[in-house]
Order: sequence, then structure tokens, then C-alpha cells
Amino acid sequence: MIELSQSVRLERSGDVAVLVVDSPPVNALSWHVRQGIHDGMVQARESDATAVVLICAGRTFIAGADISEFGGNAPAAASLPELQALMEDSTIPVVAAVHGTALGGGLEVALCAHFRVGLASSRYGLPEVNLGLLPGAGGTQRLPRLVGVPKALDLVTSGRHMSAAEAFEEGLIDELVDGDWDALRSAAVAFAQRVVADGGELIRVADRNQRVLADRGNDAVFAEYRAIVNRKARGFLAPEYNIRCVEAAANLDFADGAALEQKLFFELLTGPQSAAQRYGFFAERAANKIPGLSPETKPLAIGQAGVLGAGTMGGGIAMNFANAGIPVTIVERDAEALERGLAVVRKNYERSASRGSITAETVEQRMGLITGSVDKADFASCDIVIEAVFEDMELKKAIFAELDGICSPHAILASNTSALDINEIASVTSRPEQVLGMHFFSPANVMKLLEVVRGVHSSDEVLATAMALGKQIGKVAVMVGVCNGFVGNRMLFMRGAEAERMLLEGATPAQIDSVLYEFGFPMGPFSMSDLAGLDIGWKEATSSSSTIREVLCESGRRGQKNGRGYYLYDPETRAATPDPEVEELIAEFAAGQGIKPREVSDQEILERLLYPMINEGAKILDEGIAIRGSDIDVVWVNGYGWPLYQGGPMYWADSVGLSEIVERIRHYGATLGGRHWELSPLLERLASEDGKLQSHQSQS
Ligand code: HSC
Ligand code: NAD
Repeated sequence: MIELSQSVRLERSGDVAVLVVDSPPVNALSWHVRQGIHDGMVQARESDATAVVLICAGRTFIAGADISEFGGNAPAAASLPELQALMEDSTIPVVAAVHGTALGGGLEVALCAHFRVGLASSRYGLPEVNLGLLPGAGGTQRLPRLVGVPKALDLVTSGRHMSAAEAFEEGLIDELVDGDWDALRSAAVAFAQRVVADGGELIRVADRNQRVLADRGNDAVFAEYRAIVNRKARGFLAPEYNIRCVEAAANLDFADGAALEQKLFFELLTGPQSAAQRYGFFAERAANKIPGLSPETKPLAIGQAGVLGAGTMGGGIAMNFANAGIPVTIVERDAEALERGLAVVRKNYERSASRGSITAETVEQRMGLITGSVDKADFASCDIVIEAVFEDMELKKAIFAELDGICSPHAILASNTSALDINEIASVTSRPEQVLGMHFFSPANVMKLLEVVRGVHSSDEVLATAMALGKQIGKVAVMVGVCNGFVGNRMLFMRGAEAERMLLEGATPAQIDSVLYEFGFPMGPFSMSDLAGLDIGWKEATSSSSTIREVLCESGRRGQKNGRGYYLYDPETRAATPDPEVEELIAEFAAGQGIKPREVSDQEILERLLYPMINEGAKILDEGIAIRGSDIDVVWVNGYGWPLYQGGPMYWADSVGLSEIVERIRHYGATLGGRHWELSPLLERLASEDGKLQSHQSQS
């Protein structure tokens, strides 16, 4: 065995050279990995080896370029194209042996082998689009040459991972291997030996033109994908750039396509969107690290979950468990509410099946994991129960006291409250160390964010369990502290207060919404309010015309569900149009308060919506409610539709400039007043020190 670099070694299996990459955690293509593969290829060529197998140790094949090297100062080493050329032009066969995931640059390396074999559990993808990039090492040119143009478009625009079975069917891999890593290594060596024995011609993927030629000049297929990405990824640059590259693969020869790919890759790499998206990647992973929580803390096993309440949130929360294969008991207060809740769950699954994202069999299998009941005693065997009843402290306290008596002593009790004090809820139980908040976002089966709310007594084991469970059910979990609204809603309240104020001053709902839409949010505060239901938390009996929302509810408006809210909704298409009656009601309300209407500029709207959120975010950091600035960004991107290409509120504030923001907050504080314009001391300090919110770590 020869150590080629700190992370690559050259071994022999009979007459086959085996290059082993061993660079934990994910064998990314750091400088030493590139140099090692490069040197290994040179040495194999100079030796008497008849073939080369490239395989990785540890949990996965190469997961891509080393993202942390982008824009950094990594030591000089062989470039990716250099080592790819050595593989592709090799006169002895090169076989890539894949386990785990072959992603991004990792798949691009495998595409320069003459053959690929993979474990049945392996997965393949070009997820660069999620980092605001495109595959810059030939992936957009080679992949369509194996799988065809439409499939390549699907993969590069979605970034999804395809299974080994699909990869085999599509011709991306040449052999599927059952078994473990040793079986893969043996199978790859045997495959290489067979190729040598057959003595056939070695054809480079770059030279296989048949499948791309089939779509030369086929404008329709590119138009179809452009329509998809315009709908699903509005405002993002990378999807369109990926399409352009695959279009070049179809319409140009390999060298010209590859040259365009290089040019567009570097354009994206040096642009602001990819910088923000790469920041988001690391921010999400940093959120998993909880200072003071020992990495040795073992999460508890969750074999059976319980959910109380089958309303808007409870049903969606239960679906998350069923989707992850965890049996879940859902308890309602009566049979009718239970039936209604379960029917919504079934309808959601059936809608997914009708769109083809799951099979009819999966619908039944998932419904089979959900058991409905009207008796909380059925929670006795659950390892965790998540409460999702009405937002009412007295009700929640009564319920937690009852659950404490029913549930097994080891069970975790969680609340999905949007804003209430978890410590007060925990205080009625005999196990406050096993109580915490698990705040899901609506629709709970879709939205990625999970705020894990740490009570003063929540134990390390319980917190580690909630974080691990979040990952297991496909959520992005962020640990937050107790305060009114935690991180996300507390900041949202500030935005909402200012939005309502601007309506009184003369801005219209449509103008305010469109400013946020143009910024990149899927919708503004008033469209969101109409979608959620204007009457959430509103009670006719106590309504006193004291806010615009109350006035609108009193006039019979309920939002999208009855076609009238801040906007009017077309009953067929659900398209929104401004409602002149609403504008009149607002004007009357403002006049009643002695406010004279004026023109409010879009810039003022943007500042007044976002700056109070930044200010509140800084206060949240200062109080230790969020662990680090980047956690706040993870919350807003995954729970509230903050456009990922703008990084998140803390990242965006840093890019605007904290001094500029402080100056504007002072201005609005002096002219408008209100608690949310009281400048955060932390923000003021960071601005004066040229510090950054995104990298600020809370001290408490
Ligand atoms: C790319 O490949 C561009 C290419 O086209 C090349 C272009 C070059 C052109 C040059 C021309 C001259 N880098 O997610 P986890 C770390 S772009 C660095 O918790 P899991 C991660 O930060 C890349 N680090 O694990 C974490 O570190 P920590 C395309 C990476 O098991 C640890 O690994 N590839 C890294 O849940 C564990 O990560 C991708 O986008 C990377 N590429 O999931 C794949 N990948 O422990 C990105 C991971 O210190 N990665 N880390 O926090 C993933 O999707 C997931 O990490 C996996 C594992 C599915 C691999
Ligand atoms: P919802 O009104 O849609 O559902 C509440 C359900 O709880 C109802 O089906 C009701 O019958 C049931 N319920 C009430 N008392 C019960 C009892 N004693 N036993 C069993 N079931 C009982 O409310 P929701 O929107 O699902 O909200 C539930 C919780 O989630 C609230 O605390 C809310 O603040 C929080 N939350 C809501 C959202 C949202 O967008 N809707 C988002 C995050 C968190």
C-alpha cells in the first residue's frame, strides 16, 4: 500500500490497482484528495496494473467539491479537470465503485471512469443547484450523454438524488451490487478484470453522443423545464444556468459545451446568490451543534409517537412520523373531529399519489401507521407525545397535567405552541426535564422548519432526542429559548405591526405585499393572512373594531376560505384582486384615528418591514434565545419563505451594512416610535465594531 496524500492510498488486488479515498466525513474533493487521486492515477499508469478501481472508505463515495474551499485559500494542488483527464484518457480501464452518495463533483469524477458499479443502496445526483451553482466539472455535458437530455434536466434543476435502481435503469451505472463495502470492492475488481479479459474498446462518456443528438434542436424540452423552474424557483439564477448548459450539451459539441459550462460555473460561483446559498448550507449544519450539549449525549429511541389534536397542525405532524415509518397515535376530543382530521390526512396523501410522488400502496401503508383514538389513555405506550390543541395556556396546562399521569415515566411531552411559555406548561408536570416545545410550521407535513424550544429544565437527553428526531423526520431543527413567539414568530410580530401601521398611513395591502414578493418572499403579510384565515384567533363576541383585521372580520371577511379578505378571490382560479371596499374600510379607519393618507415609497416599505425584524433578531441573540446569528437565518429561510438567495435576515443585514441599518432604525424610532424601533444594544455595538450578525454567537 502506498500513501499518496493524507487522504488517498494506492492498494493492489491482484493485477488491479485500487485507489482508496479516505477523507472523512464525506470524502469531499479537498486539495489533498484531488492531489492523491491525481498521483494515484499517474502511479497506476506507470505500474504493471491492468486496471484501476476508484473507491472511497467511510460512509460515502465522494460527496462533491469541498464547498469550504470555494472562495478560500486552499493550498495549490491538482485541479479537478486535470485528474478527470487522467482518468478519462487512461489506456487501462478505470472503474468507479460507489457506496453512499456520489454527488456533484463526486459524480463528475465517476463520470470520467469508463465504468461505474454501485451498491444497491447508493444514490446519485448533481445537487449544485441547491448551492446556487451548476456542475462545473463536466457534469452537465457528460450526464445527458448517459441518461438523456430530459432526465439530465430533471436532475440538475431539482438537485434530487436518484436511487441505484433508477441509475442502473437509466444507464448511469453498469452494475448493481448487493451487500456491503467489501462486496462492492470485490465486485468492482472482478468487473475490471472482466473488462480487461474482454479487451473491448474503452469509450469515454464524453464521446457517447447518441443520446444528446436525439434532442438536438428540441426546444420544447427546454421550454418545459424553464416553465417548471420559473414556477418552483422564482428569482434563483442557478436553475436557468443549469438548463443552458444541458441545452449546450444537446446543441454543441462536447468541447464547446464544456467551455460554456466553465464560464457559467464561475459566473455563479463569484455571484451573490451562490455565496448566500453556500452560507445557508453551512448554517443549517451549524444549527445541529448545541454548545454545552455533549456530542456523547445519546438520543432516546422513539418507537411510537403520539399527537394530541387532529386539527391544522396535529394532522400534518402525525404525517411526518408516518412518512418516516414511525407508528403514531393521534387523539382528538370526539369522534367527529377525529374523523375530520384523519380524512384531511388521507386527502393529502391521495393528492400526492395523484401527482405521482407516492404510490397508492404507500398511501395505505402510511395511513396504516396512524391510529386514531378519542382516549388519551392510548398514549400510555408512546415514547413522545406532541400536543397540538388550541393556543390556550389554561387548556394546555390541564392537558399536560393529565398526560403526565397517563404517559410512561420515560416519555417526552412536547407542545407545538406558537408562542406560549414552555416553562409554565412544564411546571404542572412531575417531569419538567422531559418537557419541551416542538414548534412545527404550517403546513406541518411540508414546511422544513422545526423550532426545538428548550425549557429551563429540559434535559440534554431530551433536547438531543428532539434534534435527532427532527432530522429523522426530514426537518431542519433549530434550538431556541423560551420567549413570546420564540425566534420566528417574535420577529414576525414586529413585521406585522409595522405592516398594519403603513396601511393606516396610505400604503395598500397590494403595495406592501408586492414589495416583499419582489424581494423574493413567496407572498407578503396580507396574502399570507388571507391564506391562513383572517379569523385565526378572532372572536366575534369580543371583537371591538380596534384593528383593521377586526374591522375586516366584522364585515364577514375570512380570507381565501370565503373568497374575501384583504383581497377578493376568484372562486375558480383563486386569483387575488385588490378590493376597493377594503381600501375604503382602511381609509375610514385611518380617518377615525386622525391619520392623513400619504404616498409611502417602496423603499420605506421594505425598510419598515425588514429592519424591525433585524433589530428584534439582534435582541433575540443578545438574550440567548437563539444560539447564533446563522440559526435565525435558518429559521427564516425554512419556516417563513425568506429567499435563500438572500441568505436570511442576519446575513442580509450584514450585506446591507449594519451602520446603515442602525441609522435608519434611529430615524424611524425618532419619527414613529414604538418598542420595536428601540435600538438593540448588540446591533449598535456590532455596527460600531464592524462586526457581523450572521457569525455572532450568543454568550448566555
Ligand atoms: C460541487 O461539487 C461542484 C462541482 O461541480 C465541482 C466544480 C469544480 C469546478 C472547478 C473547475 C476548474 N464540502 O450533511 P451532513 C460536511 S459543489 C465540504 O451533516 P449527512 C458538512 O458540512 C458540491 N463539506 O451529513 C458536515 O460537516 P460538520 C456538491 C461537506 O450524512 C459533514 O460533512 N455536493 C460537504 O446528513 C456532514 O454533513 C453537494 O452539494 C462538501 N461537499 O449528509 C453535497 N458535504 O460535521 C453536499 C458535506 O463539520 N452534501 N460536508 O458539520 C450533502 O448533501 C450531505 O452532506 C451528504 C451527507 C448527503 C453528503
Ligand atoms: P386547530 O384549531 O386547527 O386544531 C386544534 C385541534 O385540537 C382541534 O381539532 C380540536 O378539536 C383539538 N382539541 C382541542 N382540545 C382538545 C382536547 N382537549 N383533546 C383533544 N383534542 C383537542 O389548531 P391548529 O392551528 O392546529 O393549532 C394547534 C396548535 O398549534 C396551537 O397551539 C397553535 O398555536 C399551534 N400552531 C399553529 C400553527 C398554524 O399555522 N395553524 C403553526 C404553528 C403552531
